[in-house]
Amino acid sequence: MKKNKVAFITGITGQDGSYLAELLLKKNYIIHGLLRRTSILNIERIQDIINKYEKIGKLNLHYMDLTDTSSISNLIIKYKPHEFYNLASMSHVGISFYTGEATLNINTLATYRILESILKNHKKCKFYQASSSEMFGSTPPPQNEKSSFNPQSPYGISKVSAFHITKYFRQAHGLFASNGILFNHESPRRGLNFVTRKITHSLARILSGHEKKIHLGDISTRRDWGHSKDYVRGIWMILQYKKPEDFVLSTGKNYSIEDFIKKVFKILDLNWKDFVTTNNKNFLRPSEVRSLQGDSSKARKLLKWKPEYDLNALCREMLLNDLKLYGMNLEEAKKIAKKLSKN
Ligand code: NDP
Ligand code: GDR
Repeated sequence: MKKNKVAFITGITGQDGSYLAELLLKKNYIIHGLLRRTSILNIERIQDIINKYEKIGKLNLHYMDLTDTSSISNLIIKYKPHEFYNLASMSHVGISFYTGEATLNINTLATYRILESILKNHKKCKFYQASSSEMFGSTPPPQNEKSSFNPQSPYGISKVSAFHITKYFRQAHGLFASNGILFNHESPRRGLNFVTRKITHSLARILSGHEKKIHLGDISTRRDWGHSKDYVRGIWMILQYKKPEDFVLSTGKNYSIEDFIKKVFKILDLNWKDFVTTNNKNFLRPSEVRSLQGDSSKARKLLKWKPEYDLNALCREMLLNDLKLYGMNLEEAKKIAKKLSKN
């Protein structure tokens, strides 16, 4: 009988980690999720798979700390994973301006720690690094694997360094270490302080009477948004490719934050200008990435990857999910929206 593959996932409690774990469990992997200690147990996104797979030993959770090399090495030595997905990071670009040192420690040095441990203890393990379109920064679109990196934030800098660390272990030491350079991807599981989820969640709060306005920063910036489910499929495909390489995953489409707002408000026939304030200084960044639009032709050709969701479907799924959190379905929300429009 064929042995189950064993995968490690850092960041399993996050958006991508939770979808990736679901995908790999369906593919019959044994998963080890590496968690940090938090004062409130933060396993909401993986509660369903814990209920289903923990008892039968297919999903195993372990505490570790990304700043503690031995906590990572001990697990690698004990469970000898076939694949290691490094998704954990301080992933908020805006907050990285205030926590630069910690961002570098978690996003950059942890990548070094993990790869060095794989090299010393289990060289056969394949490694995936969650690299980001933020690395391109001010490089004008379209951006692909050959575009130059011009990061604009401590987050972007941390990811550029981790990208090169991954490449270094591949080129100098022969590890199967690949970077996925992923453009923005969202879902109903997106954290509440990223702009897309902030918009859909705050709108649900407005309709349920908890808030009056959505306060945003610069809504003229442009992003290439996909769905996390499509992107975790691509992440898995990157590690199944015959050799370690770096791949861009993106939709190739580019919209402003204002376009996203308009799409969400249109679902409820509301005028967004009545509910959104912009250029709020709390959400402006010292330097911005103005426009991202990925060229993912390499992944489409070599991995046969392509996204299935478009932005309209993504907006709708996110909004419906947030309405449900506040006890509303679409019809009820439309009725409330109609009343709000008249006031
Ligand atoms: P999330 O913010 O949803 O998840 C981040 C994960 O990292 C969480 O599980 C979090 O744990 C964990 N984490 C953060 N700090 C630490 C730490 N010090 N020690 C251990 N774990 C930690 O991010 P996404 O799922 O959206 O993104 C996954 C990865 O992909 C990240 O590395 C991100 O930078 C990168 N990326 C994301 C893109 C996107 O658009 N989503 C695009 C390109 C790259 P906890 O739950 O405890 O906070
Ligand atoms: P980003 O995502 O920085 O692209 O990083 P985010 O949703 O935070 O910002 C997108 C753009 O919207 C502007 N913006 C606001 N952003 C937030 N968060 N809150 C606001 O109120 C607001 N108003 C306007 C931002 O300035 C920015 O221009 C995401 C993360 O998932 C990273 O981890 C990942 O690497 C990149 O995407 C690709």
